Amino acid sequence: MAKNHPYKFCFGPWNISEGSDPYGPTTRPPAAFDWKLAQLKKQGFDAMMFHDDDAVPDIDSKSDAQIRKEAKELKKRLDGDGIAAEMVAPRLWFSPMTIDGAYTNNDPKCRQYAIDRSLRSIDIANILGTDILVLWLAREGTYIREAKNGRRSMDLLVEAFDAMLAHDKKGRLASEPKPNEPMDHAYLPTIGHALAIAQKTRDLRRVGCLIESAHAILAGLDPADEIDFAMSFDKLWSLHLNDQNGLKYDQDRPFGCTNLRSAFDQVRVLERNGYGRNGEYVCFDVHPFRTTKVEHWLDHLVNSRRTFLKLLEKARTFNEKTSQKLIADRNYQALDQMVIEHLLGE
Ligand code: XUL
Ligand code: MN
Repeated sequence: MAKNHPYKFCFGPWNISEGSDPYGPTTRPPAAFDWKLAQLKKQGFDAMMFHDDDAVPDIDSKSDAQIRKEAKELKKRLDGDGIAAEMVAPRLWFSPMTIDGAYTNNDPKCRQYAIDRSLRSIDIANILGTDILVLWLAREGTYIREAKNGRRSMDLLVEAFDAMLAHDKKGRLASEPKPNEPMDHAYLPTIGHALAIAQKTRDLRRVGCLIESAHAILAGLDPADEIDFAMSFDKLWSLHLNDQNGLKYDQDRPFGCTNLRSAFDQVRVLERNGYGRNGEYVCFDVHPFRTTKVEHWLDHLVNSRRTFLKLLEKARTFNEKTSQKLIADRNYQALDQMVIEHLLGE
């Protein structure tokens, strides 16, 4: 086994959220971006992930020149604070132009808006020094199946991916699949779908994925198996660890908060596959509970990182020899108990 490698950690400005939900307003006042940036380093994180409009607010009202100028100013601040930009993601789910989807919208003008905005996001990513564009295809799907032609939607997705790959000859696209919410059914619900569509693009080597634990659980899949699957193709370029209690709305709970054993399994496969050895970050896409007080506002992030590091220790001290003996003997009952007792600290 190669020498242990250190992990680098990351979160996004949206992870210090204000507590609104579909049933009620915010419960915490907005925090300034500068404050969020300052907390990041202080709490042991190395990088920040950005939606395009986290990096350049009100992006749709700005010229290309203005966008570049603001992105360069942000890059200077990040450099000054020793913070990397992990990725940029076009926010294609807020604008009136994306009400019926972005790349798969039935209106060609809306599709063009989505592609233009994605190309601008790539320009921002280049300025911020990251080659990863994350695509969470929030509104690519349907509320009623008859509203779109699924086969045509695949072609439209490939067309959009190709436009992005042509715009920048070095950039990489990482799809972040999620099976539902906001859509009833999304077109790319799993890592299998994300990697399959990569095959149809003009440069499949530059199309990979990002796994979010909660999204895998919502698809009825095991996040650790999704990680193994993506990493067997060398396609796991980013990661959103969090937790999810069953098939409900996307909960973005602190990592390990609901299913500690599943969290252990995720850390164990990341470690076994050497995630991070090529510079990948462990990002936590977690949110504070609506009830969280302002003075505890960072705890979900700090705790997720802390849990990850404790589980890493558990993964590194798991007795692989004994487990292999039990596997050879097909004694999975004993293996099951061994995992439980290891997690209980015995
Ligand atoms: C949505 C989600 C997004 C993406 C970034 O469920 O996870 O926050 O991670 O656009
Ligand atoms: Mn996410």
